[in-house]
Amino acid sequence: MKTCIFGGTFDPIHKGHIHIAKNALSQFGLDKVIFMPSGCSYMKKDVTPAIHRLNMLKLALEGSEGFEVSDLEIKREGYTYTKDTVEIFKKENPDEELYFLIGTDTLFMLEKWYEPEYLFDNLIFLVADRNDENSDKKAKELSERFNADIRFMNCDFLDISSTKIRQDICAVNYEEFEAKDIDSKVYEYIKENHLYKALSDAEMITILSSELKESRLIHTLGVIDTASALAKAYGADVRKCEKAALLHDCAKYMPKDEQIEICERNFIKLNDFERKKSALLHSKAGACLAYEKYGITDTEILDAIKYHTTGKPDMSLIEKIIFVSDFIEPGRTHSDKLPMYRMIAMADLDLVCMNVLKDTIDYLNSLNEEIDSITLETYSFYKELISKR
Ligand code: DGI
Ligand code: FE
Ligand code: FE
Repeated sequence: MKTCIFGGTFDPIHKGHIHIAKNALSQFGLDKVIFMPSGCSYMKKDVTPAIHRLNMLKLALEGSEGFEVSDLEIKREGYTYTKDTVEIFKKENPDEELYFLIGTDTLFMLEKWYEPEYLFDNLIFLVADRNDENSDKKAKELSERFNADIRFMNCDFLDISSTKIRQDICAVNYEEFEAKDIDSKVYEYIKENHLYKALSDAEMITILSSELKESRLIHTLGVIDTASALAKAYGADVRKCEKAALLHDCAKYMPKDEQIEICERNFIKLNDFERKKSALLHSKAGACLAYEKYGITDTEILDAIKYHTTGKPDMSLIEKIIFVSDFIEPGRTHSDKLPMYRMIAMADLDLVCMNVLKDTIDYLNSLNEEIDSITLETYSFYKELISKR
């Protein structure tokens, strides 16, 4: 079997990618080309969430003979080296002749890749663009130095770029964009998932309104008001606090298995207790949903959502504001001490954190509920902080 790996961000997959993959398939008599979208580390800012890039690839390639999609790299956390990918692939498919498809620009960077000797020993490189004088020279040089097998493809160059597609989509309304360089199913997906264009507050609220119950929306509005007031009192970024407040419970009604799934694919570690308890799961799943669905990439906002239920030792200002606002917003009635907490909150954020944690722990104890270790650690942290003053 002759298999070719085609790595890239595919953000989004376009007709140029398909064109060169088709050419590789026919010119080199390959059995298949495997499109391998690159992974991204924790909620990376400059790349669309992996799940969307993967879904777009699946849509663009479904039904095409000889093309497959692999989630090998996006399933691994952090930056993935091609060497690791190749190693895993070789172990699973020891008898296959392995090719790797690149563009000319990549040819000039190959020797800078991690362990180039391993790559040249194990891969036949297919270069997608014309072999002009420079690239020809480079290929010869690599062949001499590494005994590399580099072959040029004979295919015309389509001037299509993912970067340009993203910019063009961003610049107009979705309806106005002429999707000639991407598959129509991919463009439908982009529209449906609101990719490459920031959601306005109004659009976020519209989505949220369809996903939360009315009582939860009213609670959310209360958290926004409280967080906004606290942000002003403590000099925090009001916009960020409001956005975190708006989305803090966005995953509240997601089915539990989906909450676990979204956390896992975003490499958020869950302990056994969190897997069982929706009350604890929704804050972590919420951070992931805010990233994947609402397009939030600001880690300060995402972390505030992630820790809003349990808190965590030594919270950032935004984290404290969201944690406290969730507990004291005007719609809450669960404790007689709330009026007092609301007063303290405007003067001493650490003190009110300690009180909120104590209250939560007492409440859970009264129900004989198990308490997550991070809740206890957070309480100890703020108790100690206050006692040391
Ligand atoms: O989502 P909300 O209802 O607005 O509020 P929240 O995200 O603070 O969730 C509150 C629930 O979470 C409340 O019922 C108490 C529960 N909780 C917080 N820390 C722990 C906990 N439940 C358990 N079992 N263990 C904890 O450590
Ligand atoms: Fe919550
Ligand atoms: Fe809440």
